[in-house]
Amino acid sequence: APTPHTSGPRSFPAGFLWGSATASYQVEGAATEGGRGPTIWDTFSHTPGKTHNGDTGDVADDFYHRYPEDVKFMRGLGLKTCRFSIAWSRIFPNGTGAPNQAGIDFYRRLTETLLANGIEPYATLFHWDLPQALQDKGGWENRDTAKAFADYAGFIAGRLSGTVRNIMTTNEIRSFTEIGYGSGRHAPGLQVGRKRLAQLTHHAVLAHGLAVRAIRASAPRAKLGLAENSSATVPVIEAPEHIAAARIAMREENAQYLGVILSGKYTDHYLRKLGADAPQFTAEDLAAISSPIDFVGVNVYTPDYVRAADNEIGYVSVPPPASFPHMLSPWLTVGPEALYWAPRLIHENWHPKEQFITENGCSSTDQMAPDGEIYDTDRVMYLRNYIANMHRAVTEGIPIKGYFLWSLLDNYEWADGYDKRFGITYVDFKTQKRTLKLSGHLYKEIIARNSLM
Ligand code: PNW
Repeated sequence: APTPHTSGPRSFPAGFLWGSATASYQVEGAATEGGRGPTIWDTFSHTPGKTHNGDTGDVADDFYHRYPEDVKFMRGLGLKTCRFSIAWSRIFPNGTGAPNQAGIDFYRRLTETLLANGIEPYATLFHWDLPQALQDKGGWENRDTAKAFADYAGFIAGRLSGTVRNIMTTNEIRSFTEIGYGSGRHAPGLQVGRKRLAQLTHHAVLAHGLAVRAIRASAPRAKLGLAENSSATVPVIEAPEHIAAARIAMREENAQYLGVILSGKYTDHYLRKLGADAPQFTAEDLAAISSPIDFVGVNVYTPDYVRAADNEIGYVSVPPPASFPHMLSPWLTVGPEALYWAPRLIHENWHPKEQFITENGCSSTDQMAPDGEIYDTDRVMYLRNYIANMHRAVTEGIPIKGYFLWSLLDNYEWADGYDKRFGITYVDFKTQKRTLKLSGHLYKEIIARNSLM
């Protein structure tokens, strides 16, 4: 085995947390087992025409049954930590009301198994699978959903406090609001317009804040944060005026998500831009939304290039030219420097005590070679370069404490179904057989050395 070292030029600090990430609906399957209630993703994926091939998460990776072997597999990779999500409707099948003991037991067994294998659990409490019963009452458009989320969060954090010490409230408020209610490409598949979108986004950040308060009360020792796909603003070239522009863009492009959560204010620019469509909120809402957290989780995939501009706000976005390289998912442009600039600009704007990269990864065609191996050299290229940029940020003193690779397994990629594979492990969805890809071998090497070569 390679010798871990902490002193080489490309090594990470001792104790750096290398992990993998998944989400309940994307891996668990067992959609009607163990008392799980229906969610908006069951409804959406079973509606003809909504997902690639009509694919659903009914079975997915069958992680609900296969987690014992999968956790052993993680241990074999040397993972220090594992990010997974808890399905709200396994705990409260109708979103509120009586809890379901079988659901609580499942996550207790999963987290005990992780700990027994030396892997620290990082639990996300909401990764998009809203109980359908709450959608029937308006979903995130209904302010009561924020309260229901806080009740669920406080309850499950208390019940799992023996095994779960690290909690992320929500995953990607920006995605589940914009894609669920703006473009409508994801569940619940609505297009509500700008005013309603701003209001329901306010309810979602409020849900995060109320959940933080509820968890502080029920599990006072838990470390708390959230995972957000902040716009990863990147200066078009590294010149002082463009760096300053990217710093402003980081603040303004994330004003209604990370911005209000970390500063307790909506920016003037955000409110002015929306005018009469701005959300209704109180000072008490802002205080709850900005309840202190212990870390910020950032999901980083694509760069958003920005240049300085002589306008009111000081920057403009620079969309990628048609020739810009991307991975198998067309939206997934390759900009490794996003994993340097996003954490740096978050740090410079809001100074969170700790950051985690809560997701980074990519889709690839992943053809199996005649020898049965998957030589995903494009994913290897992608990871190597993104991790090198994260290394630069760590070296310059940005407090990044860990990295969760998306994803451990090929899984249900939402509206893209099983068509886009993000795993470092290949899954044969007919047999559920797992095969570590070349990128998985790379990750294992990086973890073993705590270093790039
Ligand atoms: C994330 N974008 O979503 C999610 O948290 C995962 O569940 C998902 O499987 C993964 O990324 C890969 O798609 C994203 O448009 C959705 O930039 C949209 C974007 C990025 C990430």
